[in-house]
Amino acid sequence: MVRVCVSLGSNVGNRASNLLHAYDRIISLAGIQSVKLSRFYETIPVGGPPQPMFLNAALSMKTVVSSSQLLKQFQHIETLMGRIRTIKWGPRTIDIDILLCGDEIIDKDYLKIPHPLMHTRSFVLEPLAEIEPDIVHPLFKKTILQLYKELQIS
Ligand code: PH2
Ligand code: MG
Ligand code: MG
Repeated sequence: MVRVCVSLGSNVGNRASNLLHAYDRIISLAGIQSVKLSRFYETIPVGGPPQPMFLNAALSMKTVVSSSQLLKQFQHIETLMGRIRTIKWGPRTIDIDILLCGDEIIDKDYLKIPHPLMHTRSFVLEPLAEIEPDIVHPLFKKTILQLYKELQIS
């Protein structure tokens, strides 16, 4: 059983209900326990074309489900929720990104864990620091709270 951390984002449609809907679907998956959800943060879009403000949240859960299985299930939820993949970093009804999976380090074309940009994004670190400040990033060997504080002063 490992603790998996996930980032949720939405900037199309009813953003709060999109985040809640994704949360409901994720916690309904088999083999998911002890879930924590952050509050919702309104954030300025980073990268991509000019686009509406995001609502972001972080989620953590304990699970025995493998990271590649989780990836498939999360992509299925994104598709069910009407996510259309067009431009990179463009507007989306829902984005579900795996950030951390225990101490696992994965570097495949279709899945990179830890999420390679997580330490650079306050829209990821701020919600995650709210629910999991003490989890240690397996590459940087720093806690989420440390990474968030370092990003704030950089
Ligand atoms: N997601 C991106 C690109 N830019 N900006 C914000 N504020 N929030 C996001 O979730 C986000 C982004 C690519 O996934
Ligand atoms: Mg993303
Ligand atoms: Mg994504």
